[in-house]
Amino acid sequence: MEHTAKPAATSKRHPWLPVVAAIIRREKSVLLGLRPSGGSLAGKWEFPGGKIEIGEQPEIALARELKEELGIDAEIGPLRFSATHHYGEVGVIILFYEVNYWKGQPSPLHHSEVKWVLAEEIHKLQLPDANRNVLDKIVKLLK
Ligand code: DGT
Repeated sequence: MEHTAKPAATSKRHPWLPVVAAIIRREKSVLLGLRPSGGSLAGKWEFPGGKIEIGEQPEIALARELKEELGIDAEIGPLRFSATHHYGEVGVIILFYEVNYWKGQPSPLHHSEVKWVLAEEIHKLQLPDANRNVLDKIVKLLK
């Protein structure tokens, strides 16, 4: 018997965006950025990072994003957590890397504001839904 592809199933697949995000630690605090008004997820506090470009290694993508968004030269540490989430039709897979070493002062080149947030204060802020499942683990890591 001949096997044929199923175009109907393929056409139902949603696009997935690979995203990298940084857990930038300073003692028991982590650096969060406020997403600017006008864009998607405006007013939410996020872990700095962004989309991986085609053909880019995740760590290289994160170092590039941290330079663009915060103006720092970061040494990307270990991959700690990953999370998946759907925003409507689009899925995101986020890889969270730890960053313990960087050069420069983090500045809000992209965000409306950046700030150091204590582990116990994180839950008081509004973060993207995509972070919900890993937030407790991140808080534990900081304590
Ligand atoms: P967009 O979403 O089309 O407005 O594009 P950008 O450039 O504002 O988004 P970008 O490059 O930051 O991509 C990250 C995507 O992942 C974006 O759709 C928001 C989502 N996301 C969810 N949680 C987080 C997080 O903690 N950090 C970052 N960087 N992105 C997150």
